[in-house]
Amino acid sequence: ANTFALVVESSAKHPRPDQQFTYGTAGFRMKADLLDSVIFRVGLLAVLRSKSHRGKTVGVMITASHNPEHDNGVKLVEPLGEMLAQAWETYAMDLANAATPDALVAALNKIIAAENIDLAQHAAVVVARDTRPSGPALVASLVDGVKALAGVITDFGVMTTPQLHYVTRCINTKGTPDAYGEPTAAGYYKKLADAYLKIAKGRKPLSALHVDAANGVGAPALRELAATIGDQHLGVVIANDDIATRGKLNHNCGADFVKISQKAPEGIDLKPGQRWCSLDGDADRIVFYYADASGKFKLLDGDKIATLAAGYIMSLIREAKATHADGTPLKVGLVQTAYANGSSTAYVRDTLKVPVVFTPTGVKHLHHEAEHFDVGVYFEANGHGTVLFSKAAVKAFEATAGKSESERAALEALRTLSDLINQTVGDALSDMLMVEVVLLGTQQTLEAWDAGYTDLPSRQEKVKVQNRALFVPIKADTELAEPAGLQDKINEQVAKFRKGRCFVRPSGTEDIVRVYAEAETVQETEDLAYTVCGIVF
Ligand code: 16G
Ligand code: ZN
Repeated sequence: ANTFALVVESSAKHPRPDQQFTYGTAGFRMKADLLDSVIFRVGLLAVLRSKSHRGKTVGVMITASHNPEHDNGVKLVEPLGEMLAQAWETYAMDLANAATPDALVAALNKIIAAENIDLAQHAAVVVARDTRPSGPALVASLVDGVKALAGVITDFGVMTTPQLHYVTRCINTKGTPDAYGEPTAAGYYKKLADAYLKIAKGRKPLSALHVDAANGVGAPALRELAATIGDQHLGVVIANDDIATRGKLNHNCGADFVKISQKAPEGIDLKPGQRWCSLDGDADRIVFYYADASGKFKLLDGDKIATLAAGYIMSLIREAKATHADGTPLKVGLVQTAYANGSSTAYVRDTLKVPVVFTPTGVKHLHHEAEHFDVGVYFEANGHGTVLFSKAAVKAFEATAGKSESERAALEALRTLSDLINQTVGDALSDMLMVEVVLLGTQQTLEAWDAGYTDLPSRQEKVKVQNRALFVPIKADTELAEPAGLQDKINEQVAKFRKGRCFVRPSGTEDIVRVYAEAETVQETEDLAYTVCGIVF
């Protein structure tokens, strides 16, 4: 019998549009009505990935994050919650772009041979989706794909992206020494709530935190989380929580809108003294903001969250006198991208005295680099990030005895933080609690947190070009190798501005080229950005 008879039969129900598909920094992402065949084929790939991991469960998240509601996308998650391994991105594209049934079968056979896959091996897949109206039909396409290769699939319904990463890791570590928690949404809320309460109980609560949930999945998720914690310990007021009305998701609200436009979500009354934050459409990003005494909007972005976290954890480690067993210090480091504000980098290096490493844009690059530290803090300026604790660090927190009350308290705080902070991926809800814990400990206002350093003015622009593939970034996206000569022209302009910095890179998620500029004043920043846009165009 033909092993792939069912694949061929089912794939006829998911016809492929005449289009080239790319698995980019955020997986496959595009207009939702183009995704049916892609997601069916991702179902096939997920089964093969699970088989190649000897039956471990693989995750699939259906979301287009902060992008418009009519978009959707899909991302695969490895068994421990990491992003898909690089080689498999190529396989994903081979499957998605196979133009005929024969080509599809050939692509499957190629993967099976290259990865030495035993087709008899059991396969398990879990899926979740954000609140987009296109989600349920796409889940159905995925189910068809998984079943066409006899895999078993569990549908977790609507979840945040980090929750799907969490349950994937929980399922695969259950009953092992690395067990991560109960593989359910309730287990997730309980894990975060327990860790948060360990620190927050007995502390004076801060004023209410207003949360713009981007009219997305973060709204119901945060409501559940807050209920699990209890409002005597965490007062949240959720705004933009309408997930029922079409067209509202991410529209003039959410973390991406706030970061890019550097203003509060539309329709929100931001009063001095209030504390605000915004999530994005799948709740894996968060930024904070407030209005100063004069009513001016002030943003606390991913860089500010990273410096807050790094500073706090450094002080705890110092306080706890936690070291490796042989007495060598724990290595703390911060990972940033070219988008990090220059002031934040200087602050981390010069004031916090923490080493900074740069990677190209995209969470997987940062995550990978952060794994090289005992405590690796990584954040993109856009608010996506987390803190990774190495096994050695966790061991040090557990093995250090603590000679005084304050040493023991710091050790307990470090252990709790490693539970509170999502170790699989950046997580808006977990990051929100982390920030709250730091602010609780020091009873800091957002204004006081912001006072650590002053951001240089920055500006981001998009330029529509003929072919963005002609722009080849190097040196962690800070320069262009091609088109030939362009970088020299950019450098020539940058040199004219005080504290000038500017880079150009092709977007991995949109058909445009991005221009980022920084300089001493707002006017200079705008001049630099527009001049460089003109050169690129
Ligand atoms: C994706 C990436 C994000 C990156 C952004 C850049 C993940 C999960 N997300 O959203 O890290 O900042 O793309 O978009 O990797 P761009 O290439 O369009 O500038
Ligand atoms: Zn997102």
